[in-house]
Amino acid sequence: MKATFALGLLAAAAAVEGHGYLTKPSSRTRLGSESGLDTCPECTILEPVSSWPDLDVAPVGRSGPCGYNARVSMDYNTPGVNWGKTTVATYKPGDVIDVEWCVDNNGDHGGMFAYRICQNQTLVDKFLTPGYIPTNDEKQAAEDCFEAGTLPCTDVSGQSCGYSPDCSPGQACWRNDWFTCNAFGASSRRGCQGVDGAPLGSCFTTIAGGYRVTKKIRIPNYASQHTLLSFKWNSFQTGQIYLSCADIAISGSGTGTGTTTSASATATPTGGCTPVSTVAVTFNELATTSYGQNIKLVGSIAQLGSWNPSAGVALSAAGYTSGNPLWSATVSLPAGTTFEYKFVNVGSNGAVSWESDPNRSFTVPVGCEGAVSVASSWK
Ligand SMILES: *[C@@H]1O[C@H](CO)[C@@H](O)[C@H](O)[C@H]1NC(C)=O
Ligand SMILES: *[C@@H]1O[C@H](CO)[C@@H](O)[C@H](O)[C@H]1NC(C)=O
Ligand SMILES: [Cu+2]
Repeated sequence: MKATFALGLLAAAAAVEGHGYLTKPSSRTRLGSESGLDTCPECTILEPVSSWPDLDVAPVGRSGPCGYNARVSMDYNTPGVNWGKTTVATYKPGDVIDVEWCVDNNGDHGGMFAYRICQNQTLVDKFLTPGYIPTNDEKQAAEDCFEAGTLPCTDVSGQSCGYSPDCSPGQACWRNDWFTCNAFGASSRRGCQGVDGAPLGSCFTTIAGGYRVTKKIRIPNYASQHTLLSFKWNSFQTGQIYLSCADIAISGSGTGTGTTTSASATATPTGGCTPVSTVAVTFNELATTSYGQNIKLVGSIAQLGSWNPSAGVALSAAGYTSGNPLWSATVSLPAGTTFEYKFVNVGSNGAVSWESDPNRSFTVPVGCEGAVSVASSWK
C-alpha cells in the first residue's frame, strides 16, 4: 500500500515539471517568454489526456493548436502583446527548413512529435484576429485541419524517419510520418533529449534547462501571407500533449512580406534542382452554387482575362460534392508573375456576381516547384 502511494506521488510530481515548446521558428510561446509575460514557456500543457499510443484521439479543448498555458493563464490561440500580429519567417512552397523545439531536463517524457500546417485560411484566420479568442469548437476544427496537414518526416529526402522504440507494430503509434524521440528508458541518449544529444542549456527553459531537438520539414505547396506552423508533442510517459505555434508566411515572392526575426528561421532552398520557368498553379475554390451556375477565375493578367469575366478561366466542378463544394482550375503561369484576382459566379442567364473586396493577390513562386495550389473559399 505504502509503496503504491509513494509511486503515485512521484508520478504526480513528474507530471507537473519540465516539458517543451517550439523555439524555431519563434513560436508565440517563445515570444511570450521573451516579452517577460510567460514565466514558464515549457509549461503549456494539455492534460490529462490520452496522448499514447494513439496520437490523434485527444480533443485539444481550450489548448487549441497553439496551446494554453494554465500556469500563467495565457491563451496562445489569439494574438498577444508581441506575438501573432506579424509573421516571424517567410518560406517558399517546397522549401526544406530547419525547425527546433526545446525539451526541459526535468520533463523529458519521450514519445513522438509533429509539425503541421492547416491549409484552410478561413479556419486559421480565427487565430490571427487580435482580441478574439476562438471557441473550443473553432480550436478543435482547426486542430483537425492541422492533423490533416501533418508535414511528414518522410517528405524530406535523406532524413531518417524511424519508429518509436516505445511503440510496437500494430499500435496506433507505429508510424513514421511523425518524428520519434528515442526510447524513454534508454541508458544513453534517452528520450527526446537524445535525438540531438545536444548539451544541457542548448535552448532556453525555466525549470531545469533545455535540450534542443532539431528536425527538417518540407513546406507544402501552399501560399498564405499569414498562416501558422503548429508543433505537437505527444508524451509517452504522461497523459500530456504540448502544443505551440509560430506565425509564418508562405510566399513565392519571398520579399516584402513578414520579417525574419530568427536567423535559423531563414528558408533553406532544397538546392541542386533546376529552376522552372512556368508553374502550373491550381486554384481550389470552395463555392456553393446552384444548378446552372458556374465559377470563373478573373484577374489582372491576360491569362486570367484582364478583369473581363467573359475571358476568365472556367473552373471545373468535377470534384464538387454538397459537403465539399470544390471548383478548380489549373493555369500555367510564368514564375514570378504577380497578379490580383477574384472568383465570379456566372448564372445560367449570364449574370455575373463578383466576390467581395479586397482583390485576392498571388505571386507565382520562383524556384524548382513546377506545380503549386492555392486554396480559398468564396467570400
Ligand atoms: C475551411 O473551413 C471552413 C469553416 O469550417 C469550412 O466551411 C470549409 O469547408 C473549409 N474548407 C476546406 C477546403 O475544407
Ligand atoms: C480590384 O481590382 C480592380 C481592377 O484593377 C480595381 O478596379 C478595384 O479597385 C480593385 N479592388 C480593390 C478593393 O482594390
Ligand atoms: Cu511534463
